[in-house]
Amino acid sequence: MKLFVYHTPEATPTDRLPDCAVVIDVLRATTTIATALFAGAEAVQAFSDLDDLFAVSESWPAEKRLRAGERGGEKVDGCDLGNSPLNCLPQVVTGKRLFLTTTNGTRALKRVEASPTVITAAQINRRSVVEYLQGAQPETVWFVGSGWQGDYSLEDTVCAGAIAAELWGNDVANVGNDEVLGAIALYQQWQSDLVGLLKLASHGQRLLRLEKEKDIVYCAQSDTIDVLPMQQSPGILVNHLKTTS
Ligand code: 3SL
Repeated sequence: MKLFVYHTPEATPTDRLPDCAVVIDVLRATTTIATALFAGAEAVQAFSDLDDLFAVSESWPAEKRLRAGERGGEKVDGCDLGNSPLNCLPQVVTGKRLFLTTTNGTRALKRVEASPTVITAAQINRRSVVEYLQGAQPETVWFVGSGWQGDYSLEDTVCAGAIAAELWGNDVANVGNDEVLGAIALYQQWQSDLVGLLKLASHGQRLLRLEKEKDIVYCAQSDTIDVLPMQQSPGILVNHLKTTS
């Protein structure tokens, strides 16, 4: 298994695809996806375009859908939810499909959606991702950070490093590009203070200005839920651990 880290969708190659793409948006899209599926959502359907989300979700029974939309960190008018994982409680999401659009995370998913396997990772479901990759042993794995509008985001790279550190340390993976070593070094420096790192990061600062400190603290937790969001068909993610149990 060879690991590659790409900090942003823009930095991700366009002339080939990996055997497995791991999309990461710790603040907050992939944390929200993991939380919603763990809490019992039927699926999360991701859209980069808001109009597409409204058009497609319209044909879904109203009592079985939730529209979640975020732009610039804030909830989009007309949606049921924004992009806070804290709102994805079992009593809210169980049995429902979450139609989700966010500024960067859903765009990153779109970028690699043609890969044979697409999963999403966040700090909270890091262990499930490590265990899946160790078992499945895909030949090439790309960790794709969502960043912020084309710029690098520390929190996505540190999560890639947290996964890569364990796979590389267990001797089950090789390093495919220098970014992997950079991500591992970042994780090793900050692993005991991920809340501190997320608050220092530019998107963490943006969320603090929007008074979303509780979201940051939640997103910084490691290995708290056992869930593996996996693409079932383009843009539609389900909990792979549920489909295989
Ligand atoms: O950019 C994204 O995809 C979002 O996760 C950003 S936010 O955390 O909802 O502001």
